[in-house]
Amino acid sequence: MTRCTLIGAPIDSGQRRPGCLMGPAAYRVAGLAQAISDLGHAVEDRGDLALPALRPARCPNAAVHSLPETVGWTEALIDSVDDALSEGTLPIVMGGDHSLALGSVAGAAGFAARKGRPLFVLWLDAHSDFHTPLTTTSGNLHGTPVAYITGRGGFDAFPPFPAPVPADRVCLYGIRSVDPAEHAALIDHQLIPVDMRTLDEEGIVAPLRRFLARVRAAGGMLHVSLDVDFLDPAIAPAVGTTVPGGTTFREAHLVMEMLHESGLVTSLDLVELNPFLDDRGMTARLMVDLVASLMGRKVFDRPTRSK
Ligand code: HAR
Ligand code: MN
Ligand code: MN
Ligand code: MN
Repeated sequence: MTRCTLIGAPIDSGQRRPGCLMGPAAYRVAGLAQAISDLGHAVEDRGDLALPALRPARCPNAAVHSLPETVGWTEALIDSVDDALSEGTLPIVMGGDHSLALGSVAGAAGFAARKGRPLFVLWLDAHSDFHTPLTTTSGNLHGTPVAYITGRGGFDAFPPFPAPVPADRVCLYGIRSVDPAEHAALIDHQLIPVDMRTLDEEGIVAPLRRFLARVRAAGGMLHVSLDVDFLDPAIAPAVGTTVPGGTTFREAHLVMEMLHESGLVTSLDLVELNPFLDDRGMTARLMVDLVASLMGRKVFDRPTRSK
């Protein structure tokens, strides 16, 4: 039995298409809490976070927008994720666009540092989100959390990242959209994504199994950040940044089942759901079902399955 804390993060300041702030409501309508408690876990829904009072914040890159809001949400999330972990629960952040991971991962990193445990991050996404506020051309800060997490510069307006996660503890999985500045920086940091080419050649299982083995060997905590666009747009249309060629229904469930069996996941983000773009709730329901797989739902409980 796991104790889960649901944290609503109605954030859409990290990009320009309105609607992500309806995400937490959609997860509640789609029955997220019930799906988790049906599996025998305890769930507490803390409701939605409120945006704290904003302080002015500036960035030399004029393309960047909504910086004070995004910094404010980051501070709120650092606190609530750290609190949920400190209470011995598994925080599940219901977004909200991916800029929320600036705060959720910082909260997890602060907690891990106090416990003296290494934090690993599994980034399930079409995008590498490795821009800094100085390199983004869209100005959308949802494209920056992985740079913040790994301690890159350019985040002067944000709280200092508590304990930067070395690039070799970050696994970018399902990647199929990388901007030129991100590409150069990824090479520079030796952060080689598990891109779609790799998954096509090796299958969805092998690279994940290798990463999880490293987390286990290090006694690490594992933060999972699940972007809706990790999934193929045909099964998950409710996202503003669809990229063709995403993971299938079966691949995504398999990832979640492996994460469950690993027993390693200590915090989780659900990001980029834009219910305004959904088709009769199908994306919200799929995301809820994926969380259920991550929390232990399976068709047949075969005891001999290898981890
Ligand atoms: N790299 C592009 C940009 O910076 C697209 C980023 C899109 N990010 C997300 N989250 N949707 O993965 O604008
Ligand atoms: Mn606190
Ligand atoms: Mn993302
Ligand atoms: Mn994405």
